[in-house]
Amino acid sequence: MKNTLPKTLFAMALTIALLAPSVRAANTIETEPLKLNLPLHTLKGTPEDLPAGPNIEPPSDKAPPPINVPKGVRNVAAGKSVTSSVPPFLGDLSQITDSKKEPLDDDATEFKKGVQWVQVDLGQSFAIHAVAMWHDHRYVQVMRDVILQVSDDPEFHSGVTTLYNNDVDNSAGLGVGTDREYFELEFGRVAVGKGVKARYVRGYTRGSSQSALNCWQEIEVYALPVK
Ligand SMILES: [Ca+2]
Ligand SMILES: [Ca+2]
Repeated sequence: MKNTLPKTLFAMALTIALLAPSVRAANTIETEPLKLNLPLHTLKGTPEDLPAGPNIEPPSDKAPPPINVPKGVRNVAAGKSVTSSVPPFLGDLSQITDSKKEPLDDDATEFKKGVQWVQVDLGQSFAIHAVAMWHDHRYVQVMRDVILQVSDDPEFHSGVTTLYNNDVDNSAGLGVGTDREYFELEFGRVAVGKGVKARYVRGYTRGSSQSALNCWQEIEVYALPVK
């Protein structure tokens, strides 16, 4: 008789354990690794005087591990309209969402120095799960003050969510970032969105380790329709 209670508890625990997977499956969105269409490898050789420091990821020939995103996300930025803090002096804003990002001069849009931004209008709010950005991987260089924000406000005055910020000394004036600097390579950089709902995506930079000028090649926004 003294074993009855533990046996009953064991039976209950077993029942819960057997039921749990089906309960979990009903509440979980199916995910898969984000698959990017990567451009060719950066053609120019690696310079000898690479910047270094605790806040800079060393360059790697291997792609970083992909993030997981819900099945069915697609690049909703492709072909969408782009605005910017200043007009480009080389290239066209439409090239930032034209799906081309090879390490070629023809695939780069350049802006004057200072803190500058480009902004994609997705046309409507989406549940954003990842934003991939390529600034300028014609050269192995570190972009400064890489800040990526999303909002439903085209002026970015309210409802702003920051998805990436590596401005650790707040030189861009948008707040201290905790992300790391990285070398521009064919892998670009992926910011995690976690389903944040927004219509506008804005990316800031302030020159690079190689140039005071700003440059963009592509922004891809992997998202689902808002339910
Ligand atoms: Ca492009
Ligand atoms: Ca900075």
